[in-house]
Amino acid sequence: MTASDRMPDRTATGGHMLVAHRVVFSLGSNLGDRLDNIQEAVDALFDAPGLSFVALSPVYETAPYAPPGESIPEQGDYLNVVLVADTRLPPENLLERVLNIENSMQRVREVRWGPRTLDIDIVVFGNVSMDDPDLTLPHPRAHERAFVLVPWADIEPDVLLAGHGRVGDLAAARTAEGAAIRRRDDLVLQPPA
Ligand code: A4P
Ligand code: MG
Repeated sequence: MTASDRMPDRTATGGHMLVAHRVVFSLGSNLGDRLDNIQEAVDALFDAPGLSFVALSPVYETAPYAPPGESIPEQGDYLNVVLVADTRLPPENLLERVLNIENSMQRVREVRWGPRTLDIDIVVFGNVSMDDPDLTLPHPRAHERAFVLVPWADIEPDVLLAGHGRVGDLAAARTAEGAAIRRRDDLVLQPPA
């Protein structure tokens, strides 16, 4: 990793970054109209300038997941997608946009691992590595989650997730373990306008 990966350069103008970074988002919903919630979030991410659309995965239906040892409250299945974009925004600005969208959709967040109208995680931001609890990059749990890896592998199978391997291989391993995830080709999202 280079120093610029750890401490991204900013230009003198507007705090934007010198080079564009490829950013991968994971979006999930298991409350209310799940497909509508995700469509609204996809549109909202691109409402303000700074993000250019690259790809959107198919929609997957996934069983609620928590790390081994964590208990999850009773809840319905999620819809999950992965969205890829390029940006010159700094990661903190992007996180602020994500949190604003989650808040505007009145996300319920009383219980850890509980149901939610919308969860948006930043899975990777270029090769940037950060340990801040407010923004950990890459997302610390992405490499173990079928609901991130399987949709991501549909659009970027050859990308390497630092320290873990090729996204296509990681997804295949989860599928081979029998991860509860199925593609819902009957559910279609529109790419952002
Ligand atoms: N934060 C730190 N790093 C990041 C990042 N890379 N991206 C901070 C986004 N946020 C990041 O998150 C808590 C804080 O994490 C934020 O304030 C942000 O500053 P949160 O979204 O408020 O809380 P949470 O989502 O309840 O907790 P957490 O730990 O983020 O949970 P996850 O990892 O997001 O998991 N099962 C299925 N099948 N599908 C799902 O989509 N989602 C989750 C949520 C659990 N199980 C699921 C799914
Ligand atoms: Mg989250």
